[in-house]
Amino acid sequence: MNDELKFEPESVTISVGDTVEWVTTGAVAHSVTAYEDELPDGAAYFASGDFESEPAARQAYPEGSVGRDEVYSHTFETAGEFPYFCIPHESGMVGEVIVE
Ligand SMILES: [Cu+2]
Repeated sequence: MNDELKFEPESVTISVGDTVEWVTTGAVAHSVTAYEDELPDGAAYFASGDFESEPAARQAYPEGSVGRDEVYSHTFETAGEFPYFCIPHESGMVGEVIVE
């Protein structure tokens, strides 16, 4: 997550059971927040700060933000497509994890 307000790469493809780590490399803090309505059936919700829902994550921000050199990680146990966004930069900062 960088100061250009992007997830880089914006899309990654992994296998079930793999863990993704998001690192903030610049000065600007970000969040990793799943679009709850778009998760595959049965998939666990995920968000930096470990909130249990998207509304909870939105309401609590900036709690759950990931600052410079900090890491958020999540292990994906369900196959499918997982779109997510950054709460303060949602207009352009979105990403997707594809789990095969
Ligand atoms: Cu951001």
